[in-house]
Amino acid sequence: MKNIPSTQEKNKINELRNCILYELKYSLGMTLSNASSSDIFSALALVVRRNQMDDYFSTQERHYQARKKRIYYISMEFLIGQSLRNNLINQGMMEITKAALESLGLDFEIIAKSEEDAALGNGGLGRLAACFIDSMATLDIAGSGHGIKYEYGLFHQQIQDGKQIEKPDDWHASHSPWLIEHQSQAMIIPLYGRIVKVQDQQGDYNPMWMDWKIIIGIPHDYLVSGYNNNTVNSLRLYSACASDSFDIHIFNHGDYLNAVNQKIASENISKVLYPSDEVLAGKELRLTQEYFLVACTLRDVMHDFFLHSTDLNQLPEFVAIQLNDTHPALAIVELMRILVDEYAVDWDIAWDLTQRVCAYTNHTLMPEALEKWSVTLFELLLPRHLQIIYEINKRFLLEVERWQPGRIDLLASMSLIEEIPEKKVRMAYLAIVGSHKVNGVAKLHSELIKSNLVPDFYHLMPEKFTNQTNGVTPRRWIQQANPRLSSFLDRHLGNKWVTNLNLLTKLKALTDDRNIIDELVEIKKYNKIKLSHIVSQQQGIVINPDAMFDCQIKRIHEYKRQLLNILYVIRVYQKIIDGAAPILPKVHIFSGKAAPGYAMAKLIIQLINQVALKVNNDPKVNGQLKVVFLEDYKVSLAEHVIPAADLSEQISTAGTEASGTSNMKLAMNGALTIGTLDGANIEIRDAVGHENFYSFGLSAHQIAEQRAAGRSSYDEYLSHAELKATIDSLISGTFHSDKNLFSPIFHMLVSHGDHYFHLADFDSYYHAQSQALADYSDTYSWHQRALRTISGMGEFSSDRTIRGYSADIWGIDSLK
Ligand code: 26V
Repeated sequence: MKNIPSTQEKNKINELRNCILYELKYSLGMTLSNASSSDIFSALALVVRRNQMDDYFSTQERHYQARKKRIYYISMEFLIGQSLRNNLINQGMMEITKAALESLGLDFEIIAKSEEDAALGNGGLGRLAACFIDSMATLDIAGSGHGIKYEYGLFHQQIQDGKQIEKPDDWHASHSPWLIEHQSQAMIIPLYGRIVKVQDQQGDYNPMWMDWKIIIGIPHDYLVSGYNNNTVNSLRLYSACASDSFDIHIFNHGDYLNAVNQKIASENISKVLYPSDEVLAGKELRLTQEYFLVACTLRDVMHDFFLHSTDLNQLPEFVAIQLNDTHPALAIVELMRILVDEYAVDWDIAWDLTQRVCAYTNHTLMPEALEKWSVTLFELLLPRHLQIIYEINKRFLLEVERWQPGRIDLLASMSLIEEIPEKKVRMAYLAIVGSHKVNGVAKLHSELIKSNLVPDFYHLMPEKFTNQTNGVTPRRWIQQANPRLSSFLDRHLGNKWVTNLNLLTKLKALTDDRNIIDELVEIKKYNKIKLSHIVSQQQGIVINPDAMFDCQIKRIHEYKRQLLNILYVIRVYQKIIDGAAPILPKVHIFSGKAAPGYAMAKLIIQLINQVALKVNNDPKVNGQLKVVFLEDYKVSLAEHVIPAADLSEQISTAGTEASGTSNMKLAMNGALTIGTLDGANIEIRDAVGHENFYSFGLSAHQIAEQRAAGRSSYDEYLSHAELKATIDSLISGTFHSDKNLFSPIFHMLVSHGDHYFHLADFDSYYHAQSQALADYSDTYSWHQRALRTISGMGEFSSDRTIRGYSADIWGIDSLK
């Protein structure tokens, strides 16, 4: 039922409506009659941005006057998604906006849908950065994000004949209404060149970096509103542009065309986001991007600092730099260069300041994702930085020698420079030695960093290593994505849960109230019907909203084991064909992208789609089992899937998923989890109660033991008749007329050792799945457990995580 607006509200609605028409006319040059939904969106966004502006200036002034320490969260990725809804909610403008649009004959949902996702990230790491800047603003921390304004974000995924096809993501970076360009704050970033060894007037060695080329960095501010608190921070995204005096030398020699080519090359720096799982060896452009981001950010850092003080010894009192993985680890080196070369700070003092300012978050243990850059490339691109790295390394190895005299092996294994087969800089080691804290993103992960990834570093400097378990923002992942659950929580808890998610524990007392459980059943049903519409529109597949929705939504990767899930589906399908019907209808929903160069992940996508084709159209299955692969996974699609999920698939091989964050989003929205004891799953299981979590599979410890013992997946395959039949179907032509198509998957599992333990965990997974499906038949008790799950999820708010970083890493514990 709609409330009748008061006169005051009517005035507000009128005012907003006029503002929208004003922006449409005077900023975009059009009238309502010839404006598209996307034009209306832009006009509305400009109004919202204008409203943020006053709060932005007053926030900056207030933080400055309070001499607050500033947090610079540097990340190559910020996976923002859409911003309209989020900004309207945070500013309390949602209802009047809907009414103002309605008064213009427009539907808010249609306007909101026309906003392109800002997909400036790959997955978990980038979305975490987006949740963190939301939480920093909500907690009124003087914190800004720093990233690159890529012209093309993560590619769009199309599925053609079951296969992934990549299309460029042209998200209209140049005219996003959220971004405010600051040409006047352009920054000069030197690259390439050579080092000249000279002596200064005192006769001291004073290397000079000469003959560099110049790139210009242009900052763009994306305003970040806190929830209902008038705080507005910023995310600064830098774009690269060629300077007019770029390589003036070539220009002067009349080689105009070459000079123009150089210009294009420098603009390439902010052209495109690299997909993760892409092999980076020799990718000069990626290293250039990383340095470009760091160099631009540090110019901002120094500029802001000098507004407070000219005494560089005070740097750690005003500045904290958080490195989101090793991608911005060059910040350590750039800060050293600025202090030593530009401000003539003594090396030891500069090093102490740098370490006290910087902190590093590790997000993966996967060896292939650990960055190493060739020394040759460094020498070409950043000769002065390479010198500084060598100096850092020299002094660090002296410390190692003092710590463990005579251990030549340690000098080699802990060196920041890998020697064989090619000289490379080990970026994780650089990040560790240059930081005062190193954190993992879930308890297990932080332990594995210490015991497996860098045990020697841990023993040398145990005080540095710490944990901050990830979290997600309840503003986007409950309030925005699931409005009905949000008003359910408002009704039963009041509206404080949005900024104090621990209040969810109060739901525990309500799990025996039939009316409340019925409400939850209705909410889930509504969300499932909505998702069913999207599935039928996008894929043309009709799914039954009463079926159990089993969802695995994340990047496609062997370690995440989408393959285990689809092998289970095949097994069930075979049982149906053999006459054993499943007890309840079930839909397996998959969504996710594979890196363009990751052949095995792409083949897994194709397998899922081929199994879907077979199973969905086989009359024997009779709709009891359906498989859906939703194309083009992105933040805005996740917002539709998550509220509709019954079962959350978190099935990575134990010890491989650093934390996971979709596990948190799904559980907060009332999905029960089927999962391994990996990453944050372990903490989620403890929080929601073990009885509400279908755990299965080998532990990280058992996996390590079995790897060491040299298990044989071939023996596992032979010794298990049912499993063998399932795997054999990959090469029997059941799912594709080309029998050989999926043989690389078959061989990976059977003859190449099954590195991720699909076969070893299959039985245990199968039983957990059967149990979950059996339990789902009791709707009432299932939803009691869903409510119990939600009630335990309070600690997984990114507000909790940011409080943890503040107290433990940034040294700012005076939060409200
Ligand atoms: C690697 C590369 C290498 C090629 C160039 C682009 C690129 C981009 C990203 C990465 C590393 C990705 C690491 C990552 O995303 N880790 C995830 O971080 C999440 C947040 O902490 C965590 O929840 C996931 O478990 C973890 O996989």
